[in-house]
Amino acid sequence: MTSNAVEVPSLQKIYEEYFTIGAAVNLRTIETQQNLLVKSFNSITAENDMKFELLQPSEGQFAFEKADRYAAFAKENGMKMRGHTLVWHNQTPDWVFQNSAGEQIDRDTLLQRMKDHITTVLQRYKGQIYCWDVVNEAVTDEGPEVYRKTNWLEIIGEDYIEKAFEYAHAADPDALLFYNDYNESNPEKREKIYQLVKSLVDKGVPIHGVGLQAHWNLVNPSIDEIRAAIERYASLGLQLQLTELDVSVFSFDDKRTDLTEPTSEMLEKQAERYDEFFGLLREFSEVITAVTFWGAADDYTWLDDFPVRGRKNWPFLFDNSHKPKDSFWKVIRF
Ligand code: HAH
Repeated sequence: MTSNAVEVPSLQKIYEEYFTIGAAVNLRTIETQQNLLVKSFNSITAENDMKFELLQPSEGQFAFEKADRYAAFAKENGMKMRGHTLVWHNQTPDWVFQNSAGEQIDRDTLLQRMKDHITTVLQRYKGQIYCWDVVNEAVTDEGPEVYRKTNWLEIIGEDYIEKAFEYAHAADPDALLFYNDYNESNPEKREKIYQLVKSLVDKGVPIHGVGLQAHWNLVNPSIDEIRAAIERYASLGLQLQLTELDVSVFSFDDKRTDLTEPTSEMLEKQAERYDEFFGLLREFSEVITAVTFWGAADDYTWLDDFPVRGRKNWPFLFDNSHKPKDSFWKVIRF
């Protein structure tokens, strides 16, 4: 260490007594961010490589090579691993819903395909992946309808969700099974998610947790909305995890593309937000079992392209060179 260097504490060690600290990774970042990941995080999630289209691109042809590398990385480094995700409307290939003539298949055929996929995947990673996002984003963002219109819903009906949990539980009875969604702190959507999960709990469906994706920004959601969401979901008696945390420096309708680095106002506001978030998360550490960021450091984030193409974002605690930002110091000094 050079004389003026300050030792950077390990985020996951500081939070050891509170909850697990995770990061989403890809095959590039497990190399380029390796030191940071191993030091500061004690869990990983594959950002993309365990989604349906990547694990089973065509019927019965499973492609486990990439997924296996994350499992090996986690094991070598003594990290936990979350699985993301089994049943989702996105990144699921068309063949799943069609026969060889391209026509829509019937309920029983789709249930069988769902079961085969879930069973094969969960059995392979049994004992390695402790927790799965079984169903992702099944609830509508707006309007009175609870269930998002998807092929799963259209072909199977509303019980596709409970079937997914039942198949997952049968395949790996030790895995913790989560329902995961975004805009989870929006009061209107929160109530729909709550009702959906409550109906599962009331029916005795094997579900153990609610995943709050937590794609937040400098303004939204408000800390009061987040608190209300945590309290509401916690009242179901399930555990909670933040599964995809990032704090965009742009509001949702901010489309500016001129910045090559975050402004000092943005970084200051971001540090205030992280400070408030982690204060709240520590307050609820009895029900919150993990906080996973959807990346690790600002050199790579899915938000570099979404929702504005080609625009860079800086949503994490560590900067482009993996150095701690003010946000980091706020999160660890309490
Ligand atoms: C998440 N969706 C997904 O769960 C994750 O798998 C993906 O890598 C990134 C974000 C959030 C989302 C969306 O799918 C559509 C609109 C807004 C947000």
